[in-house]
Amino acid sequence: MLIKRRKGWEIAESSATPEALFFNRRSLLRGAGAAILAGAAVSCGDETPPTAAAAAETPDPSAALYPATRAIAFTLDRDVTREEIATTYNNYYEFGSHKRIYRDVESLAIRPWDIAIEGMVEEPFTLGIDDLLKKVPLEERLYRHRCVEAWAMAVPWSGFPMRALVDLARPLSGASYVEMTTFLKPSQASGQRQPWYPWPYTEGLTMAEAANDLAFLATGVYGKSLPKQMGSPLRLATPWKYGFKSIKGIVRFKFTDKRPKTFWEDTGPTEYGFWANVNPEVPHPRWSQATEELIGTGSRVPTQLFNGYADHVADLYKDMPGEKLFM
Ligand SMILES: Nc1nc2c(c(=O)[nH]1)N[C@H]1C(S)=C(S)[C@@H](COP(=O)(O)O)O[C@H]1N2
Ligand SMILES: [Mo]
Repeated sequence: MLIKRRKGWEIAESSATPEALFFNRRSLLRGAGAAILAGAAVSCGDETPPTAAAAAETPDPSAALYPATRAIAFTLDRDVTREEIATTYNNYYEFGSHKRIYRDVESLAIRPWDIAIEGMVEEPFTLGIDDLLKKVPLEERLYRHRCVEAWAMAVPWSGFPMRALVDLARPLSGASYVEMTTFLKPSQASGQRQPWYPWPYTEGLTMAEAANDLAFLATGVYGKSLPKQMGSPLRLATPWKYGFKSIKGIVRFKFTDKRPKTFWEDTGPTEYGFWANVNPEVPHPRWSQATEELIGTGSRVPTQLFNGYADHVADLYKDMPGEKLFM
């Protein structure tokens, strides 16, 4: 259901301050010790930066895989966001806290790209993204995409069910969570030189969430491989949760029996939690979540519980007293 509202009716722009403006201010308190640590990361853990020209010249070995066949089970009640909007309005703190990320991502090299499978699995292993792509069935799905900042899009992802990755990983029966980690390459990602964030970005799901039909690992969008600003070559899409759960640029899946502490929980524990399920009735401490702006349309619509996916996921959260499921 699409309900058009006049622009002036929306919550004040200033009350929906994005994460960064707030935490950059706080960062002044954290001080120089962290800056020294970040310097150390640059000199030991990082790779040589490619020139922008070299990164641009590398042919994309996965280009021929797209477009993938659309899965009709995942279609939408709203128009797909225009490609030029979805690819030029992004959150990717590794490259800064603004939205024009697409201007700053060329320095990231996305081949070779290894993905490690670790922790409580029968046998840990690493495989390259192009080898992974040979082992999984690609499909296209139209998903709602809702940022905690109260904006939303509708995105045609290409990729594969996260369950397929879990099957490849062969986790032990004691594993109850999967932790995902983004690359750490401060020489290629200017935001990672900002020492007040707990790099690298991490996220986590329960095994039940990871095995849910909706949990999707995206490798493409708009019938092509992912552009760098949207998390190439591998990012998560969990459309019933706020967008910050949808981690980009994944290099590691670690299976564990302990709930991982995520990047945003670490950065702002009073504002961002582990579960982060969408709920119009639970406001963020600094703004309402009752409505969302459809980016690129000028309209605002009511937010839906679980972002409209309650039928698929509500059962996952039954009988969890005391858990902050909606922050
Ligand atoms: N590694 C990493 N993943 C990330 C982020 C980030 O800053 N770094 N931002 C998250 C947030 S807040 C959102 S809303 C979505 C944005 O995805 P999009 O730019 O493709 O719309 O990516 C998420 N994944
Ligand atoms: Mo977000």
